[in-house]
Amino acid sequence: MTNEQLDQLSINTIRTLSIDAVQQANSGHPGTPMALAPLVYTIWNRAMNFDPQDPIWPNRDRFVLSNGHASMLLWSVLHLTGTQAVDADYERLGEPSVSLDDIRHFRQLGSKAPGHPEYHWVSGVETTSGPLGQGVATSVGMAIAQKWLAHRYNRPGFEIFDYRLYAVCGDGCLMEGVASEAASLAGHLGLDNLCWVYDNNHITIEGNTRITFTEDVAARFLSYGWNVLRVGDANDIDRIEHALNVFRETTGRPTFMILDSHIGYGSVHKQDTAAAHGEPLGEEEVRLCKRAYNWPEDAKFLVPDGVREHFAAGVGARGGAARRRWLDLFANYRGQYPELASEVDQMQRRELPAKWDANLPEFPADPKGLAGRDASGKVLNVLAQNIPWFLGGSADLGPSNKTTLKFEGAGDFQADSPGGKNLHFGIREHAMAAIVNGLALSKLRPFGATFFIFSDYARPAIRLSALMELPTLLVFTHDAMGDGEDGPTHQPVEQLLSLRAIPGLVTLRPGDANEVVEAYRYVLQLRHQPAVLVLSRQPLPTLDRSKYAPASGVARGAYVLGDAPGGNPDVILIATGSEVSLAVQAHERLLAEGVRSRVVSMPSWDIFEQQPQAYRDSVLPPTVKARVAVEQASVLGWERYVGTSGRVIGMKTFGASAPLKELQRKFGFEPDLVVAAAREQLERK
Ligand SMILES: Cc1ncc(C[n+]2csc(CCOP(=O)(O)OP(=O)(O)O)c2C)c(N)n1
Ligand SMILES: [Mg+2]
Repeated sequence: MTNEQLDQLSINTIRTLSIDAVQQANSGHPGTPMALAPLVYTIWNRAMNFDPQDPIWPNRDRFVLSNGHASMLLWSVLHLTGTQAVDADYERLGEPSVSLDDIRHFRQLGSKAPGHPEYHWVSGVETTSGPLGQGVATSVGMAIAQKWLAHRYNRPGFEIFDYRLYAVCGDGCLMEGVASEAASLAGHLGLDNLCWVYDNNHITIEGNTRITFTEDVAARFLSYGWNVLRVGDANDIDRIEHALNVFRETTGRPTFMILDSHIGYGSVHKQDTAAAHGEPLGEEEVRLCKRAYNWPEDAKFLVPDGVREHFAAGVGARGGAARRRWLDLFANYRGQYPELASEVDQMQRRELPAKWDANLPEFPADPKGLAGRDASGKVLNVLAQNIPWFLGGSADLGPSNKTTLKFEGAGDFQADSPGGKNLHFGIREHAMAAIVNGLALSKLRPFGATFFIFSDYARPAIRLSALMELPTLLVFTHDAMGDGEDGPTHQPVEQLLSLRAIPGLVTLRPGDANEVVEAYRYVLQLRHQPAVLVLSRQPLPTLDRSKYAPASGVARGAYVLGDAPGGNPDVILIATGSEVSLAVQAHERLLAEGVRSRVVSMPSWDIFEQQPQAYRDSVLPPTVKARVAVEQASVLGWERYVGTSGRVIGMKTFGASAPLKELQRKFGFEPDLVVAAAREQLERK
């Protein structure tokens, strides 16, 4: 067979595997894999430096399928390239990432060919995608990471990091706001290592895009500062390859390739219609398609002889050689730059450098105290000096979030200063969170920041960081009603509960400056879990730790801060964040009045839930039913800690615009009321 014939055979294998898998599952999206098989084939077999033998090699090119519903493209190509599986400890398992059997069980429980690409479940998937727009936005984070890594680690003659990012997206991705936010930033930063390919098929679920999406996409990307290329025929792999070459030669701008395609290409009755998008073609139509592809009509899940070999000769040989060259290069690099090399090693395994927590501040007792955000600012500045690859920034609220890294050499990340550690996301919270995911996928330790209320704008990407088990960090300040006069638009109520509901996400609301330090200490040691810090705007008293328990209790999620003499409390006060000092005040008053009170600081439900039952019972003894929880947030959910007869002092409405003191009075966050609630609880007994 000629090479041209092998190209075509490989492309049609991707198509028919996709068709057969969807038909077998009786669910899925056949049309886009049929259309984009030539594109994905060309990117993988002709352009990407990716070694199927080691899908986590640090300098590999990355492929992101942002239109994740077309996942069969990825499962086909991972299978046909023989990409190997890797486990969570980054060990190679000596088995394929996606077997033909997985493809036969597409979308079935346990299959490595699930409905959408899932990072951490299938090796070779660079990011989870499916929520449209997330993949491309995440790819911007990966591109920023490459620039940063290159700046820090490359040395003359040692291009340790020179990889590129290829992301494929559809109409849906480009209609989503998050993609616009990310594209705008990518253009501003001139990320010339990034190529998005737009599947311009004019079709979404409800029909032709003439009903929804008639803007000039090319003009839009030109105005963002991207290099815009056009390939008018999605089946012309030479044109596609040429455009990819243009991308690789383009400097100073990201590349946007508009690819005109036909959804359901080859289907007599469904090509160019929404019917090809999200349902099986049907047995009869499958036959017609196979006939159109010159494929044996009765064959199912057929991988013809020569196809695997053709991928091995393409991406396999090129990627393998690139990785071997890199390994040699890195061995020499290690000789000349041992410290930098060991940083790269540690980073790859998500380890922290020695002394990463040296010089973390310890705050003396102070009744006036410090705002959570101020304590956080000090900690961030220490951590970012101790951990070279710890970096981040805010969505235009740095001065307010106190997240600016101010030490000498911290610098700003910009096109002409890609080593800067201060990222400026602009007012783009959703893209920020997706970019933070992309940075973490690239093994950096990133943080993002904004006001807590705007966590809602970032939530879809935070959810994905939890699903992907990424150690991202979001610093949310202005945690409750502390910015009083800004009013209810800026006062979070339901956000804490909603973040606590995300599986695997660690939500921490520290109660004083030393709890902030301990919260960071805990979070930085997470390797596979994202975390959110919820910090106050206003000063909170720094507790006297010679009198109250040490702040290291934060690492257990909740701990007894102060207790009745000799223990055995009759009533328990539980609080988080800014309400801890309020609860402590009430606790002192109760003690003085002879009431056996205990006060518990509970910065994190999630961490507390992971503790052994015996510990949890020691903090909240089941026999003590008189309980009061205090939190300036939705009361919903606190019954799990105070019981159905306990009392929750929290929010049942939105806040209001007024000075904080007045709001505290209006909404009942005052020591008297906490004391009264405790007494009421004791009387109920
Ligand atoms: C955020 C989000 N909203 C809605 C969906 C549901 N959805 C999946 S695919 C799709 C249509 C996408 O159209 P397009 O990107 O043009 O894909 P094509 O049909 O061309 O492959 C929609 C609405 C989703 N996956 N993510
Ligand atoms: Mg479309």
